[in-house]
Amino acid sequence: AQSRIPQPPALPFIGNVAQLDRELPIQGFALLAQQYGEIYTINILGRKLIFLNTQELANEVSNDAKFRKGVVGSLDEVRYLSGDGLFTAHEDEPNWEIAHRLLMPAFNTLAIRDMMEDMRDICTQLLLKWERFGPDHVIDPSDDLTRVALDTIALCSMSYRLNSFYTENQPPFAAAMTDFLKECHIRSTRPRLVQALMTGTTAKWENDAKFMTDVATRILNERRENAIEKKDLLNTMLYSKDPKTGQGLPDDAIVKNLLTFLIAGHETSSGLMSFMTYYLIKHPETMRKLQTEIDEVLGGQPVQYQDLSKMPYLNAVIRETLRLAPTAPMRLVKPVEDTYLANGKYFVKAGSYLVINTWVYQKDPKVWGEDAQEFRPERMLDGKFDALPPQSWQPFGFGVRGCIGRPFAWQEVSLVMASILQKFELSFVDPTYNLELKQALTVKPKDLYIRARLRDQVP
Ligand code: MNH
Repeated sequence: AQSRIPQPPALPFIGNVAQLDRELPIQGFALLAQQYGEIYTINILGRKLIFLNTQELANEVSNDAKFRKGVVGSLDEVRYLSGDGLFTAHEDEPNWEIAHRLLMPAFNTLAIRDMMEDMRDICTQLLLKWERFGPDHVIDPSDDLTRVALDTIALCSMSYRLNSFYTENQPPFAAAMTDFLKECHIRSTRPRLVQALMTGTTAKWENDAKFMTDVATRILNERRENAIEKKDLLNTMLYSKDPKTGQGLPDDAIVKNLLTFLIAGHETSSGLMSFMTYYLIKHPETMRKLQTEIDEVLGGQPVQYQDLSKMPYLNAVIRETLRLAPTAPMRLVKPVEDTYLANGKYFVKAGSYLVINTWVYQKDPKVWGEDAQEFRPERMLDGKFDALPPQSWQPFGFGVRGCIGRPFAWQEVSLVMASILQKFELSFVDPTYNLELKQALTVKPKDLYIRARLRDQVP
């Protein structure tokens, strides 16, 4: 039988926005899911959003033939910088297809393997920093892991050194990126009228975008004048042709995609490493188990590419972290045609906005059981992981618009986390710390501070 999609009571003009936690929308959305169940609709600033909160519904709309990615809200704001680059392209923009076909080979596991040494270069800077500051130094892991992620993607994509470890504050490019993305998030929650009055804020946001575009354009032009022999992503984009049309990417599309990799490829990875740090310190038994695996495989040597396939527990820990704390907490799709969800139960119009709430639905008790909210990497070991109901775990999105950087992120995070845990014993500065969240375009732990002591150092 057909049901109405429940809607919490709305206020005139502003819809449900008053009910939402503006600092931490995922929290508000999770509470509404507890109250209303598998599906509800809310109205935010005149836009009607339908939230899907279970594995069954997420699986149903993970179907490229019937549902297409929607670029709405903060993602639409990011478009000001990255335009029709891969991440923010609308479904029908021709440069998406060309860039997709041209870049897929550059992001596959084999190609990423060649980036191992660049990744190690940046990882070593973090290890040296923590070692030299010593066991009493208070570390903000999100801060240093963001340095790692941003410097790594800049080096691997365009052989550009941001050198974030050599400055006290963020270097100008990193600061522009952080400020820009934060403002994109806030802009998407501001009423239009308020936005129109904030000319200073808007000017800064525009200047940050222009600054980053200028840097990427300069790097592109310099590369054209001085070719280098290296398989970075910039060279791939400069010299490969789309196998289908024989076309190359126009310069402005190359710039937009360079910026895309920096946007999509740093906060998500650094957030994942920060959450993983939290969960491991919080669960000493898991930490011991993982360090034992790492010690056995590495035998005191630096991580090599071939070691990564020999650490199943490391994979399980990364998977479980991404289940409980998917750093890209939701995604949005639109039905191509009018359709019904849940065997005819809910009617949704073509083009309506369906939010797949990854943060909520990856904790669906129907899939994970009563301990769905708990951190238990054992359930993510290969055999069990492969036997899960379809799309139970989807931190990298789905289908043609799924994450192109997944093998890159996996290799980077495995290398960095295994290297850290091989070398250091980590602890909370505040032993009673419990996870709190902060949200911008992605989600990260809030007020998490740790110490890192060399493992062979006597306490
Ligand atoms: Mn990534 C798309 C999550 C790392 C580049 N990424 C997506 C999507 C999710 C996602 C979810 C789909 C978004 C949507 O449907 O609207 N990405 C992640 C996570 C990590 C990550 C959780 C790390 C952990 N991503 C990376 C890295 C890069 C990258 C690293 C680049 C080097 N991601 C992309 C690009 C897209 C994307 C590009 C857009 C792909 C497309 O639409 O064609």
